[in-house]
Formats: sequence, structure tokens, C-alpha cells
Amino acid sequence: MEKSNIGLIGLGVMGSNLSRNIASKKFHISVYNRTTEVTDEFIKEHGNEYIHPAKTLEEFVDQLEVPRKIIILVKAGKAVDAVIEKLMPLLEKGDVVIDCGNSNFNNTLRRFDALKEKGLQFIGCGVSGGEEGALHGPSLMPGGTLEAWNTIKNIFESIAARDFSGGPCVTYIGDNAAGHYVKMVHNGIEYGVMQIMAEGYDILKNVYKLDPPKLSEIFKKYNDGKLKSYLFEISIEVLARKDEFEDGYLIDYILDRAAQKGTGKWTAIDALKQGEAIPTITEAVFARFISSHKDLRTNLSKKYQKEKIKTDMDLDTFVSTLEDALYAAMLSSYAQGYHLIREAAKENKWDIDIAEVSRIWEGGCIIRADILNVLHKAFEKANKDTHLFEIPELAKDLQRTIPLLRKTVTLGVQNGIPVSGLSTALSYFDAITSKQVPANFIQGLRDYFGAHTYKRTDKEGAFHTDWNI
Ligand code: NBP
Repeated sequence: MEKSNIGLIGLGVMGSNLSRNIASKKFHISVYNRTTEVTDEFIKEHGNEYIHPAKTLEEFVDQLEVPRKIIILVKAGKAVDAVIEKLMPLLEKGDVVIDCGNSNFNNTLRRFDALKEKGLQFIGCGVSGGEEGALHGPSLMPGGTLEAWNTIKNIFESIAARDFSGGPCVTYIGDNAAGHYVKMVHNGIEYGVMQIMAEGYDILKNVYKLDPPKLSEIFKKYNDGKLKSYLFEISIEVLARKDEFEDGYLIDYILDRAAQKGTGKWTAIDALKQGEAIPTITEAVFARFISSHKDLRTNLSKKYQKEKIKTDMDLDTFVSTLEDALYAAMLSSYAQGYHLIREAAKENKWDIDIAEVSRIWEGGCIIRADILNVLHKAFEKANKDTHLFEIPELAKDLQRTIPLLRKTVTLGVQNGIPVSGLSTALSYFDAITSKQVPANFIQGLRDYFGAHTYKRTDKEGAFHTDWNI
């Protein structure tokens, strides 16, 4: 048998679909799954001349051309370590192991070093786009050595989604865990954007009393304009779907308790560790936590009546106001995520090109949106340290849309609608664009109770005041 160009371990949804994608590009791929029946089933359904099943890891490794390139797509966490442990004794110097799962970047750092010690290459590759993306073209975010990346570049470029110019939605992100870090922040931004969209839906539904078909129509209008994106596109369908069991629409029967797999939380935790503010992303995680307390919320809702709904904005005006508010809030969420990537890159010595990151998010991934093309082009011209709010084209848009975000937040607050995503998107903007923030007051208090000292605006050095005098 001719040797396979690449191998893949783990034939769950993602592994099966990614293998089929690779085979469809005429690369020979060997596949292995811990439970052999899963492999047999996969071959029965999708087998072809490019897919080569292996019943044991030894047989699998033996089928691969050297240097071996092995994708791992098993459940994130211990399963990845278990596979690596079994695989290591079978590999040779220079072989490349690629973890395409949603691994925590701290684990990727650890695995990268452990494999390096054995002369093996490790790539932590973020994959976005879910099962459809894996099959038809995901956005891929590989991190590791450039040398290792070059061994898989042609395969990964072939299977990736396409950007707005037809280029592959994959680029070398940076050393060791840079790829998994960027994928983590991608998911964080996804949390933020979904939260602000949900708050817009909440206001339209509860203040303007719109039914799902009308809401779907409004999201369609948004998706035909500057908010055009995958998340808005699928909202049209999610809002319009009739229920299969009862009269009415499915959206009204879905329990209001949002689950999570952890990537939003990891982003928030790392932002705290880095000392960087990503309030909209963090609030999106908090909002999901609050949503999980359905019983408590139900009990408390009986004790506290919401104020009577009021608005002096007619529906048409609000629909257009909300479009601009969501646009500004979306930019604020991106700004927070991008800033975190930039600071983490400095800390970890990753040379991350944020224009390229924007480009590979134009297609395949969950946050793909027209705005990413704007960010891609803008960051190509900007210098590495540019904050998103410093980009001239966006500054013009923000100046116009921030007041509309302010109106939307006010409307939500006045009507007792929780708008933590929208309001933090706004207050992040307000704070980061303020020359003077009230941190002087905090410093005064700290010095009073703890003699923590403060700096002055007019003299160098640390000062302490004897507040008792
Ligand atoms: P799962 O996360 O459900 O994992 C299933 C696979 O892991 C099976 O092949 C299973 O083998 C294997 N596995 C487990 Br569980 N424990 C193992 C062990 N100790 N040793 C060897 N194999 C083991 O699959 P998935 O949903 O396809 O996701 C794969 C990765 O892709 C995850 O990291 C996920 O977070 C990530 N991801 C998923 C999506 C998505 O939309 N689902 C999107 C983006 C990223 P078995 O058949 O023998 O049990």
C-alpha cells in the first residue's frame, strides 16, 4: 500500500468530517479510533480509495509517510494526553503531532514542551466551524514551530474555508500555543457577540412585543446590511422555525438556560491573569451563569415586579437604532478580544499578525462576518500595536453609532431588561477613550486606609499623605 500523507486519530463528529474533507482533496489519510467498531462503521459509510483504516495504533503509524503527520481529534483534556502517551513510543524524531481539538492553551504549552524533549513536533491547531466546517472547510488556527507548520501547510490550505478573496482561511499563527490561544479568544468574542444579539432580541420581544416571525424579519434586515454574518444568518432560521410538537414557534419553547463548554470562561480567566479588560466577553459568561439559575430567577421574579414598559421610540426608529447599537457593540467586543490577543502575544513572545487573524476568520468560523474583512484590510495598514478604536475608518463609524448604543442601553435599563453585554461594550468604549478616569479617587482611598502611596500628576515619585493631620 502507498503510504498515507497524513493520519487522524478520533472518529467522532469532528474527526470523521475532517477525514472526509482531507480525502476529498485527494490526500491519502489513515484513520484510527479507540473503539474499532466506530472505524468500521465510518468506513462502511464513507470509505473510499483515499481513506485507510487501521485497527491498531502500530498499524496506523506504520501506514504513514515520514515525517509522520498525525491529527488528534479526541475529547479535549485527559483523552488527548492518553493518546499522546500511547503514540509517543511509536514515533520518530521529526514526526508531527497536531491537536485539532478545543484544548486549553495551557495544556498545549505543556504538551509542546513534552514532545519537544523527545524530538517530536507539536502543533496546537484551533478549528472553528463545527461539524459542517470540518467537512466543507473550517477556519484553522495552527500554532507550533514554523518548520512543523510547513510539513502540513499544503494539506491544511487545501481543506480550509475560503476568505473573501478566495484565499485559505488558515495561517501560521505563532509559536507553541498561539493557535489554541487565538481560537480561545475567537470563542470569547463569539460569546460576546451572541450575548449582545440576545439582548437586542430581548428588547425587541419584551419592549416592542414582537412575535418570532417579525423578529426573524428584523434579523434578516440586519443580515442584509452591515451586520451580515453567520450568527445573524442562522438567527433568521432559529427565530422563524415552527415548533414540531406544539402550536407556535420553537424559540418560545427552548428553555432559557445557556450551556457552555468552557472556552469563554478560559478567555475571561486568562484576561484576569494578563490584567486586561474584556468586560463584554466576561459578562457574556456571567449571563450564562445567571441563566442557569432558572428556579431562583423564577422565584425572585414573583417578588419583584418590573417597572411598566415604556418607550417613546417608535418601532422603525428602534430597529434602525438597534442595528447601529449592535454594530458598535460588536466592534467593542472585537476590540476587547483583539487587545487581549495583542497583550498575550507580547507576554508569550508570539508574533501574531492580527490582520491575518482577521482574514482567516472571514470564512469557515462561527464569528465569520463582513466586518472581519474591514478589520483585515484596516489592520494590514495599521501598525502592530494599534488598538481597534484607533483605526480611522472605524473611528468614524463608532462616532456615529456609539450614541445609538447609548440610547439602546438606556432603553433596556429603563425597562428592566438585563443588558450587561451592550452596556459593558459601551462602558469599555467610554473608559478606554477617556483621558481622565476616577482612578485618582481609588488611589486616594487606598493611600488613606493602607498607606499604599500614589503618584502625582505634577511630580515624579511615590507619595503618601498623613491623612490624620
Ligand atoms: P468528542 O469530543 O465527543 O470525542 C470523541 C472522540 O474521542 C471519539 O473518537 C472517542 O473514541 C475519543 N476518545 C475519548 Br472520548 N477518550 C479517548 C481516549 N482516552 N483515548 C482515545 N480516544 C478517546 O468528539 P468531537 O465532538 O468530534 O470533538 C473532538 C474535538 O473537537 C474536541 O476537542 C471538541 O471540543 C473539538 N471541537 C468540536 C466541535 C464540534 O462542533 N463538535 C467544534 C470545534 C471543535 P471512542 O469512539 O473510542 O469513544
